[in-house]
Amino acid sequence: MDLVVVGAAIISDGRLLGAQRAEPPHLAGGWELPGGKVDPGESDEEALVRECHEELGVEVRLGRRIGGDWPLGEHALLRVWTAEILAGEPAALEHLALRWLGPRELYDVDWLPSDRPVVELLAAQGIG
Ligand code: 9L3
Ligand code: MG
Repeated sequence: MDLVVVGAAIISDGRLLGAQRAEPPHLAGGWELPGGKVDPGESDEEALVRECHEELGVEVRLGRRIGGDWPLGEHALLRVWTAEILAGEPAALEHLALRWLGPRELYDVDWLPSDRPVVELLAAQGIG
């Protein structure tokens, strides 16, 4: 079974939250949708809510799934949901920086190759 990684397209006031990775070295500086690996015994959705709390300090409610299983290297896949913030203000607890990106700013950051197609689909569907 491939490793499942989950990511959150956190949207607020028509803007998408981008997060700049701090590690590992070959991904550091690249921008991603926050999230991480699903732990054993956890559902994808539980993992994503947990990751948003650990990485950003916010409580989120998940919305719709964006696309299907996105490729993530040879042995992993990425699953993405939209999310809204129920409580808290996002903080870069594990990232180098965070940025709210409006529709015209979506490509102002250097998205990881894995995340760029997800952002493109999201933009095509509308992030408002
Ligand atoms: N990854 C790629 N795009 C994302 C996320 C959340 C993760 N939106 C990749 C980076 C790592 C792996 O998945 O190689 C595991 O992510 P993490 O647990 O280190 O955040
Ligand atoms: Mg992570």
